[in-house]
Amino acid sequence: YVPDTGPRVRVNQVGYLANGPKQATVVTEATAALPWQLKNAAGTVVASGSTTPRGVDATSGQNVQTADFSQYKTQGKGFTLTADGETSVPFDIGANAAYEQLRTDALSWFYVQRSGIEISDAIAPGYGRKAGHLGVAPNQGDTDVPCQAGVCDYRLDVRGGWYDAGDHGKYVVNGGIAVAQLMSTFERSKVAASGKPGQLADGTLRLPEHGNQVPDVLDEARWELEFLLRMQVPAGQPLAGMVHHKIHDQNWTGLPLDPAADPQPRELHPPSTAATLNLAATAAQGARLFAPYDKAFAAKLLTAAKTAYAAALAHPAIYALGSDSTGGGAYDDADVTDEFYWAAAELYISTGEKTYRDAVTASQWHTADIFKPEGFSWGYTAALGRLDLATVPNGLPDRDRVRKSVVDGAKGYLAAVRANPYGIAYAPGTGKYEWGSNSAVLNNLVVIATAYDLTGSGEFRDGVVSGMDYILGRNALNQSYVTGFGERNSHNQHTRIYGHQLNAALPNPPSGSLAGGPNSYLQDPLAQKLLTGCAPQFCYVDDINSYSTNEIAINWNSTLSWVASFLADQGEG
Ligand code: 9MR
Repeated sequence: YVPDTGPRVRVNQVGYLANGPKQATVVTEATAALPWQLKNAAGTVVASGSTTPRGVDATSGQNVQTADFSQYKTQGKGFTLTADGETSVPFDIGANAAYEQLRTDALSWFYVQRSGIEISDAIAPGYGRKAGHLGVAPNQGDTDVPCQAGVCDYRLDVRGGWYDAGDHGKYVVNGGIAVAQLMSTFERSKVAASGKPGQLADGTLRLPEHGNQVPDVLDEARWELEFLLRMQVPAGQPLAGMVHHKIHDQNWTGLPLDPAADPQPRELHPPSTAATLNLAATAAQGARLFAPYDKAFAAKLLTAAKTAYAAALAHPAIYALGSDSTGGGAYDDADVTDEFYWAAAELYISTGEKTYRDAVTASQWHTADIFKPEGFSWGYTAALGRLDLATVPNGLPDRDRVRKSVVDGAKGYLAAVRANPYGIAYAPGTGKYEWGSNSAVLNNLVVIATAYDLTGSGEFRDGVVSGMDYILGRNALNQSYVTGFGERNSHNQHTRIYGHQLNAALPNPPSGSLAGGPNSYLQDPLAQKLLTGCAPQFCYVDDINSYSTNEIAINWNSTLSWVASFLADQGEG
């Protein structure tokens, strides 16, 4: 299998900020510098220079050179870059409007992913569908869901929330990081110097809750928070206050499958300490963010957060099992000390109470070097707490050290961006890319961006701008991983809801859908068939069957939303 990678000059296919860094990567056999030319849409050469040889890149196995045209700052559409006899796909200079669009699309993506509500075709043209999983036949849930055999003898109404990914499962630990990143997209806009909260105000996204005076991104977050609250074990039951790890089908289903047509029995899986702490952390964050808009909801969130945290302390080691992966993903995690830290941090920021502050400062994660090359993720959440402790006002005695730790972490990721000829902010020690690697790249960009918010130092802002190039097409596959953005974009992502590749009557995923991205471990049959022996960047195929390289997921679009919002806020054309 030889993928079509198009022209050998690789660019950010969406475009470059007028006053930002601008680099292209040239795949070539030449080892000496080559001339490059930048042409405008009329084909006139507007800038030229010489490439810098970068040798053989380990992430792709390719000999590459970089062309730097940062000095050209005139806005326009349809530029191309030529080198070594090859011409790139067209791109814009002055991409701020595109990043505004990306922010809107990446965030509006969550509405279409909602469970338990009819998706309006007027709001999401082409994506309207019946409400999924409200107990209307052939659905069997989620309004009255039993536990798996032996787990509990009550039923819960756990309607709502978002479908996790390409499946119809709903998993608390992944809902947790995703909703946290949506809330942080909003919270950053309030606390960062370059933040523009007006851009996220009521009426800015494609969702139904317009006119309620609540910022749309918070409306979307609330849809998930309400679901997370429903997953909490009721008072009076064994393990009261704990949170069920997940709810999903009894057996895996095929695709495509409209949520409303899913006939599988739905089941609650056992409570876990990780899920409980995810509710504690996100409900605590929600409590402070919803306070200006809905005091009663904010109070409900805070009570749930405190109850959950106390339950987790009482049951600190109830782990989800890796073997529990029939009909849904396992999302197993046998170390929840990082989730304890995240939850304590959010509770402390929201309440200022000593008990949570003491838990923060006593945690091993408070001083640990948490910014590892592979980045944070749904199972490695200490960074979510650390970033908020650094950026959101609080009375922590060692706050300066906390802020410095984020800046130091960002320097490591910035070094990765600079060292890699494609500007990849992700350099795991194994040399292999993990499932959902695009989210790791973006989460590392969140850390770099946060360092910019903390210091105002332009090198961090430039690092985010450059690091985004990889996601939008400056890579070995010449692939923009975001549907609808860039000339050669991913559009056959693995999902049961859309599935155009399988049934032409169905749409592709909506604009703004991020693909999981290259996965060295080839964890699905198609990837195994096509990609064996791949260098990391080549371990990807834009095919609906490749769930381990090409799924969509809420925790991936959440970090895309955060970074797109940061970039849109930078202005500068
Ligand atoms: O994102 C998850 C990744 O970190 C795991 O390695 C992988 C295998 O357990 O599961 C991924 O999450 C999937 C989940 O299990 C089920 N819904 C789709 C998720 C995205 O692929």
